[in-house]
Amino acid sequence: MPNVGLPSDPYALAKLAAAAILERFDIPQVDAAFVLGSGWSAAADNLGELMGSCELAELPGCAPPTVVGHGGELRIVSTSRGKIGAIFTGRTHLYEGFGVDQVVHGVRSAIAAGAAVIVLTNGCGGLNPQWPPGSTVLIRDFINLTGTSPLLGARFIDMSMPYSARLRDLARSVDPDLPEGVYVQFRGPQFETPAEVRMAGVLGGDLVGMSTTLETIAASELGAEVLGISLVTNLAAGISPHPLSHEEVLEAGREAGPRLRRLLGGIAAAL
Ligand code: 8IG
Repeated sequence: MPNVGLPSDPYALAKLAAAAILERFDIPQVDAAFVLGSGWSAAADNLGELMGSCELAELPGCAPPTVVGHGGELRIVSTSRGKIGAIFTGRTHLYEGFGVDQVVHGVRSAIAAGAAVIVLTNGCGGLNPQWPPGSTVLIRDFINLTGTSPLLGARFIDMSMPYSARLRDLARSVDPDLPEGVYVQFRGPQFETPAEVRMAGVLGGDLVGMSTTLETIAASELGAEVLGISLVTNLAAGISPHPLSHEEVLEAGREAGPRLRRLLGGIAAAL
């Protein structure tokens, strides 16, 4: 949807989207937001009782996702403890070319609607051979190789703990075996070369993907607690013995679906 007549300031646009969400679903606030990445769609209907849904494209300032296997809905749910969750069944990626403000608009809107917890999920490539496709990994830290940021101007925010230790503990109360890793975001859309994957490893990375870090920065600026969880859908290039394909990514998601559903459902219920 062209943003004719909408504010050009992304924070003002997020406030407008937040007001639209609260009015449309007749809710006082949102408590937590969930962004579902590649492979995570099976988790969508296990996060609480559905209060309503709409197309993301209906909200002020939102672009519809363009990737097969990514959804384009906003769902509002009530969790078992009565918290109100906003579920984004898909996201906009930097490589789609709509700009970095568009990438973080959902997160900014949810926080403007009151969300103090942001749960970011993604599908990614894994560098650690101990984590085969289908593994879930808590993100402890990230390396942003996109060369960009959602922040403009002298906004020198602290990033010394990008992912909440409290929320990682909460996730481990659902699955004690969840390992932790460092997520490296490339711009994409092409997957990495083997040399780029080796570079990510030398830099301290465990996971390679095309999302999450920019949303984490935007959420951090606004004071929300962030939980990041990766589904390893494929071994990264050069670690995998065969070429990567989007089909393989979709298949790993299908296969891991029931486990992701339980994990994210358990987390939502514990919030
Ligand atoms: I799903 O191997 C998925 N997303 N950059 N590399 C990058 N992004 C990904 C990958 C991967 N798998």
